[in-house]
Amino acid sequence: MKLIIAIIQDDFSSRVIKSLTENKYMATKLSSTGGFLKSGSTTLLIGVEDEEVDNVVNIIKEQCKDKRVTKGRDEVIVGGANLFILDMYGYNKM
Ligand code: 2BA
Repeated sequence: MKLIIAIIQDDFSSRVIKSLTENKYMATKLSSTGGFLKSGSTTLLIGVEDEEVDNVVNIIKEQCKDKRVTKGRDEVIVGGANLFILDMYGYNKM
């Protein structure tokens, strides 16, 4: 199994969650804040079987796009979604 941690721009979180649930994936939504820009984001925890990872990544990709943000004199590109995909030992519901 894998745990996908997806840090998503707030603007896209509703549609990502809608698309995930329509495709029968479970997700936990956490409110988060970027360390650099200090602006709000959404972090999703999504536990899936290994063979489902690509499908979930594609669903997220379809709903998100990057944006340019000005910070002081600089401009940064914030990804629509930043994904961390971790090996997961197991999942138990008790
Ligand atoms: P923030 O930390 O608020 O970063 C927002 C954007 O600012 C980043 O976009 C990147 O383009 C830029 N940035 C971040 N740190 C920087 C630095 N030290 N110097 C110059 N520019 C910097 P993304 O890379 O798309 O990241 C979006 C959000 O995803 C981040 O928000 C953070 O909350 C999370 N994130 C990205 N990479 C991460 C990582 N390796 N570990 C943990 N969280 C990460």
